[in-house]
Amino acid sequence: MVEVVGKKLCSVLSAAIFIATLELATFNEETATEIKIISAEQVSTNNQQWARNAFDGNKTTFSLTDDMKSSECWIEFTLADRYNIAWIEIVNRHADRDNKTWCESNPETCISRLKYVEGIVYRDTSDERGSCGKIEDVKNGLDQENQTYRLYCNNSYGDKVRLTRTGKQGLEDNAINIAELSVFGHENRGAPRDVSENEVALTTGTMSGVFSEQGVEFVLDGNFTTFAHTTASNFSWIRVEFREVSPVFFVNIINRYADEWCRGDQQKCQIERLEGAEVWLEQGTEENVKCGVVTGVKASDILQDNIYRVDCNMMVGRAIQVILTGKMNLKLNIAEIYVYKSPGKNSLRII
Ligand SMILES: [Ca+2]
Ligand SMILES: [Ca+2]
Repeated sequence: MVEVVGKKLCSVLSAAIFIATLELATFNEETATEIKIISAEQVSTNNQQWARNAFDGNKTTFSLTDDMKSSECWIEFTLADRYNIAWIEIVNRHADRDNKTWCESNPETCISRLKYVEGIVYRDTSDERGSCGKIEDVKNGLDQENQTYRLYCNNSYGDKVRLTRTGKQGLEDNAINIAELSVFGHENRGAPRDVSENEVALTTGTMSGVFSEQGVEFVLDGNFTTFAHTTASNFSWIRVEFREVSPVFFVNIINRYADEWCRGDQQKCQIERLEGAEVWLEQGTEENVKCGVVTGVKASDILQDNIYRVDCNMMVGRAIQVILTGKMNLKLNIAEIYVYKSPGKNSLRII
């Protein structure tokens, strides 16, 4: 049986979208920390100047590729984990350890190999590519302080940083040689997770109010210890949008459960808040349909005991809303929302 939500909800939601979208921008460049690089490779290696020389902490060693003529030249770095990348810093080659004079004799070639280099951030499991922009021009001189360049990556998410240079673009050759690359960013908190084949991809979300910077991105990050937390209201809700309109088989809601703060003291986490939460499917019309209600919420540190499934019977929609209403001072705190379009082995819980 289908129930109908009135127009009031739609207008409340649309009014809240702008406010909540701003809450997504939670990464402050000033708090970015250096990220560990674990390996590097490059399109080819010239004269035993390996890719690893570009992250050995020594500004007199450098990486060097062959001249790639008119094809793509690249060097790529793998990070210890996936991060939101704030910026990368590149120190240009200048003072060669074994051949100090070459750069001094050929400064134009030496330093100009950084010209038109673009930074890319990505992860293997996604087609998304974040650009850090391009070094449009290199400065004169061989002073390495002066030859340090910073490219901003807009918190692009990934575990690969690639420097790429395409074609000669009027330059003497198409090689890349750099002394050092450093990467700065933030841990994987609130970054979108990868989804399995039987899931509906979620793009963004909104919520009725954000408590203590626990924004809606934390129900989308695949991290069970992070959560979104609404402010108190008699109408608290969290809404997640689909990448595209899709039938919904069921929704898994992972309750906030055992973060550092409340481990061993379930009362502090207010696990029971989820009891009675309604799951609604937004269909793009003025009327939304109710899939069901979360019941039987229990306190537990175990993930599997904190997942609540609500069936949507393959109704088609574009967003899911989880709503608490009917009382004063209601707060939602949810770790993750997973939406499934079909059964699959990766479903967290299929009843
Ligand atoms: Ca080096
Ligand atoms: Ca989370």
